[in-house]
Amino acid sequence: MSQPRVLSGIQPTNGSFHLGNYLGAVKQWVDLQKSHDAFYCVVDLHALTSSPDPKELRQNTLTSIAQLLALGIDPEQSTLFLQSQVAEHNQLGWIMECLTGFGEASRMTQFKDKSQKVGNDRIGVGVFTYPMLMAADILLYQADQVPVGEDQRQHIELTRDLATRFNSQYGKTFTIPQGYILKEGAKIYDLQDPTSKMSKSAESMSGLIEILDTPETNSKKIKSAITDTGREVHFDAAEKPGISNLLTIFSTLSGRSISDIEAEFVGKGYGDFKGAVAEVVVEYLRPVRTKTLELLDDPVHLNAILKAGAEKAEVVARKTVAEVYERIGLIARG
Ligand code: ATP
Ligand code: LTN
Repeated sequence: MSQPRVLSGIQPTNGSFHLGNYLGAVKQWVDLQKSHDAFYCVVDLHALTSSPDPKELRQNTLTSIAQLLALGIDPEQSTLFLQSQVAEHNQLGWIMECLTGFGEASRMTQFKDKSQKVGNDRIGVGVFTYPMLMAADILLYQADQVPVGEDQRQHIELTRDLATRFNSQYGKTFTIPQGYILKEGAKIYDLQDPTSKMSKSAESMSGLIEILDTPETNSKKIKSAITDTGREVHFDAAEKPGISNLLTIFSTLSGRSISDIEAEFVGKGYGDFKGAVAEVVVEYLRPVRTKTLELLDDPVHLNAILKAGAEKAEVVARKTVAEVYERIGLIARG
């Protein structure tokens, strides 16, 4: 029997991914590629919603691909590609827009948050239609599962609704995808404000662990993480959000259970614990940083990987679009 299919995407909006991106999403991508037919893309079209500088976008896109490879995505096992190199994403994106209600799209919390921040006159229409392009990304490949962080749950729900609606209106065409959202790591919090998610758009960078930052910077940031009152290293998300966040990071990177780590630090203070977390993070990321910089030195190799990925992705995407066009009554070119 063929393997179930998995698809996910990540935006190239920053020079470096952060620990939340890795633990919430990319780590699952790496695990799933072994048992699934995996499609992973850098969603450069989605990144256009924040109007990036062209030179930076190009550089950040290559850096994203290099990081995915350094973090363990194997182009022999996974189809790794750029969204903009497979034109079918836009084609199915339009169909998804025509299928979505205005009110339904207006209820997406990501859109609501962003439009509230900048105001209706300045928010781009691309931010509004963003989830429909994301639905197209997923449905084009008939994905069974979509590994993402908790913040994407609502977008996955919309994708499922659109697929179900299309299937009932035009006949079964799309696989209904499921979100693959782990409990542990699905939400990593800011080190300085452990009630907000770690995010590259945070006001201050001091609570953000970037994969490509130097070991010294990351070690310093972890050692200065906000901790809670008390002295006990104990997981309690409500009462001890800072320590609990560090425990999640320690546990997911080391593969050790939270209770095992708690036991090790009985009778020791927060200082010892933070020192140990810093070491685990820094040692985990050190080879990733080196490998990423090495890969970035060879753009010809990166481009060859992207070309092969786009060619493989296109075969699947074309088939889906042809079927969708036929079902909705568009006439194929003779
Ligand atoms: P940011 O909040 O940093 O702007 P984003 O959600 O816009 O991040 P993307 O590059 O679009 O960043 O996200 C890539 C993946 O990382 C998504 O699956 C998202 O759910 C996940 N992710 C982002 N932030 C976190 C976090 N703090 N904890 C867990 N997962 C996260
Ligand atoms: N919206 C997602 C990025 C994204 C994605 C996708 C994730 C775009 N297309 C398809 C999974 C599947 C985000 O902001 N993290």
